[in-house]
Amino acid sequence: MKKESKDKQKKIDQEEIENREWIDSLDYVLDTSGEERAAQIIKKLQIHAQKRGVRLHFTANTPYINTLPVQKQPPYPGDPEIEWKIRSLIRWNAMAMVVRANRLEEGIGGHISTFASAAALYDVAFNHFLRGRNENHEGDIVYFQGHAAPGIYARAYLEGRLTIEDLQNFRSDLQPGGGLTSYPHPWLMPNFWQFPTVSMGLSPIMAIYQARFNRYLEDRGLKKPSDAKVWAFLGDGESDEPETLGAITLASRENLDNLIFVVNCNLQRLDGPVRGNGKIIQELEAIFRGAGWNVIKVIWGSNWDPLLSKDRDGILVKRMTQALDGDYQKYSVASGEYIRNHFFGTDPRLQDMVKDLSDTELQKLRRGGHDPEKIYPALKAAVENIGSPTVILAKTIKGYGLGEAGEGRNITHQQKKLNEDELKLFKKRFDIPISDEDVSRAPFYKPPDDSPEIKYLKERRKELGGYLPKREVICDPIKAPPEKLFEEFYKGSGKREVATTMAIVRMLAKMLKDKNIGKLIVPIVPDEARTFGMEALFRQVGIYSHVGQLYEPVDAQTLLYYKEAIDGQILEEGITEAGSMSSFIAAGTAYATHGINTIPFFIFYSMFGFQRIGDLIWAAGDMRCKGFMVGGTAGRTTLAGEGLQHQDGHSHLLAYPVPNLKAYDPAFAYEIAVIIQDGIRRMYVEQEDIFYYITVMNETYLQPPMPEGVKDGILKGMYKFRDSENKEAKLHAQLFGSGTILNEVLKAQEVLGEKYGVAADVWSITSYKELYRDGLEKERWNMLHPSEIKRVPYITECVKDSRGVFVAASDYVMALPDSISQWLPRPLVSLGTDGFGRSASRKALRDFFEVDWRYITLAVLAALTWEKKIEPKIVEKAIRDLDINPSKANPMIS
Ligand SMILES: Cc1ncc(C[n+]2csc(CCOP(=O)(O)OP(=O)(O)O)c2C)c(N)n1
Ligand SMILES: [Mg+2]
Repeated sequence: MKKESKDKQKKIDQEEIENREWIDSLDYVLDTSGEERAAQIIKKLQIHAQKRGVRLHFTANTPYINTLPVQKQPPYPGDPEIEWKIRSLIRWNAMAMVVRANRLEEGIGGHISTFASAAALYDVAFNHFLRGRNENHEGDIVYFQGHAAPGIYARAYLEGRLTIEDLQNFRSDLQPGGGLTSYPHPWLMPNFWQFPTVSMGLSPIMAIYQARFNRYLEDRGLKKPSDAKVWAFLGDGESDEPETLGAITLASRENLDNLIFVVNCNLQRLDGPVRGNGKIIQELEAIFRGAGWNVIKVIWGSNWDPLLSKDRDGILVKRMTQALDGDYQKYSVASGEYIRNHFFGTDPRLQDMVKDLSDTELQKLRRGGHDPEKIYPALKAAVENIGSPTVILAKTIKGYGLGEAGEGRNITHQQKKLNEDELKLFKKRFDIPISDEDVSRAPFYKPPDDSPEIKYLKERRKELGGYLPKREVICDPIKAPPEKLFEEFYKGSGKREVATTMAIVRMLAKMLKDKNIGKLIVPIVPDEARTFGMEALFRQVGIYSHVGQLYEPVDAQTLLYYKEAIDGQILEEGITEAGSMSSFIAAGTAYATHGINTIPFFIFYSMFGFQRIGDLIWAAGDMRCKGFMVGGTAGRTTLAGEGLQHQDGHSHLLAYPVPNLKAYDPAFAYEIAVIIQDGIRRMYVEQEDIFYYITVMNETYLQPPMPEGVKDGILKGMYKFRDSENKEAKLHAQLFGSGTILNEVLKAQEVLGEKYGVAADVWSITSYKELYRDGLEKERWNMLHPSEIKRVPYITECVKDSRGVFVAASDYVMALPDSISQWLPRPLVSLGTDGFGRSASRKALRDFFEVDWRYITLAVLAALTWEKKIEPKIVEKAIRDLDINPSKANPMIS
């Protein structure tokens, strides 16, 4: 040996001795004085080293091993053998459900491999942790990973809650009697699923805000304090969604120890590895630890324990930490020999460690997420953790048990078919008592009710309070708020100029004081309360904070100071529309989740509603959520100055597709009062599963008193606001206006009457969506009942005796009025705000978008020429008189 390499070897040996000495010393302290003392010493060493100039590399990571050491593992409380049998049956039935559905209907879809990887995680949770809701306990709230739905159905089948026909109708919703929905959808299975989770990322953020809302209900005395947990089962690929990680600091900041995430780290997503060149578990650990969560890693199964106990020098842990997810995925499909050479072959000492293990034994070294002995301690530690939320990062194999058919393969996510041989292998691996002749049919299998498996499974659920998932509405209707609460708004604002935003905030303040519904109102704002003039509510009802107000607010001496309180009522969410919407959903579904009729009012910048968080709004619809979404600063030309990104002229169009959402664009305070009063009645007295979107605007004007007999029309979408005063006129028009633009329409009505001899009637259109849906419904009925008396759309009925041309103007895109034009007796000319907004004054904006009184006047005159009622030259003169530039750029495309 050369001198140089001799020296090098000497140095290595020396270092080995040093390492050993330090570790032995630490072991001595651990054995004699315990963990706390050991931690103290390590901390002291760290500080000392830092003082001496040692720069420790910062890492939020711990080594790539289980967080809970084997010594701390509590004994397994259940019967592992019988649980394995149950789990195997669930695995089989979940797989069979997908395979059979795709045999019946090629391409119907479904997922086998997601649940296959998560089966043990769910099973341990179902058998030992997840509590059902009953008279004695409110039960845990569980967000199931959407693609794992077959496994949840398969368990419910063994529990006797679903029949074989149900299973056969997986992904066949339209079968007589209904089917089992592809994914969790409360809309389609309202007695089973509680939370739609399949749009990835929504379930984690909803779970966080749900856990916080549970605390809110307790702190405000609306619900008894409870140790119930909120569980969210997620995919590791799902953590790429911004919503998954975007709100995790709220959970730690609010010390939500009632929240547990279980991330099924099967290292794969749809196309391939989640982090082939890295390690998703380590990445997530650092993120969650950095955010203050209690992180529990469940990486290795029990048969790694003997190897780890031999690993005095840490070379195995080092190798574990070094290997990449891409490598681990490969090991899940590779031979024992490959694992020996590739994983253990990097160091002779590692090779030596496994020399007594056969290749088959190496292949069978299990991952933590498939080992109940390792899962149980993690879930137990999560449930017992105090002061912070917990995330369990469990390493699994995607498609576990599918063998050649997909285990660990990149194609596994899409695997829906197993051939006869693959089914046989599956059956053998999980010891399913089906004959070889039968296996190719992939029959469902359920042991008799008096079998030990079924008895055990039912016994466990009984012990834990009942079955899950289950959606059950046990909630009495509320007493409707008194008429007098809204009367002030019916009278108009007298000489005071008031914006509809101010009106709704005042209404909210009054409702908050009502002795029946006051405490049920949940105002939610994403840092926009001052924008909407709501700051008086800070003082009136307080801003919710679990810890109250630990500081003296800077404005303490003022009347309307920033008051935070434990029983504060406002949810001031900060700048997060997604978080606020999640709170809205938690509050708007509390009638079902908790039997509490909370009435959320989520007030936000209308531009950052539908187009930003449309998917959460869709999920709210699916969940049968109730409440009022209030889009403030609405209207493309009414919000002056803010420009292109802020000015909303289309949220109402985006509200069209949500089936159970009512959308209103009111012009006057009394319209809002009628809509809200009726909304509360429908949602909370009649208990209809609908919710509301109301836009309000910040332009001030005199709020007129409510005309007689218009309430019904306001709710249905339109009513005649003002007839023309010009009774002698030969020319006629019908003008539709909504929101603030109704004022422009009223001005046009005057001008048309006075200057152009046109008698124009003005209609307030409160909801194009309502009119549209009514029209569609009538038309459909007529199509299906050709011999019966035709049903007439409400809008047609309204205008049947009216005369003249139709012109509509709103602060929204023209598609809204155009959507109802088919039910008018004559053509409609629509004016709207298609195009990108501009920073400008209201007046300039309305000129730019061509929706002010001048353009409304022009549109009427133009329509009259098209009807051959007046000469084009009159219109030409009007264009000059109204100071309109005909060569002006088209706002829609400029
Ligand atoms: C928002 C959203 N985007 C895309 C999809 C389509 N999709 C369904 S499952 C899946 C991969 C899931 O991977 P992971 O979260 O790791 O779950 P696993 O099945 O591996 O447990 C994708 C992309 C979806 N359901 N939701
Ligand atoms: Mg995955």
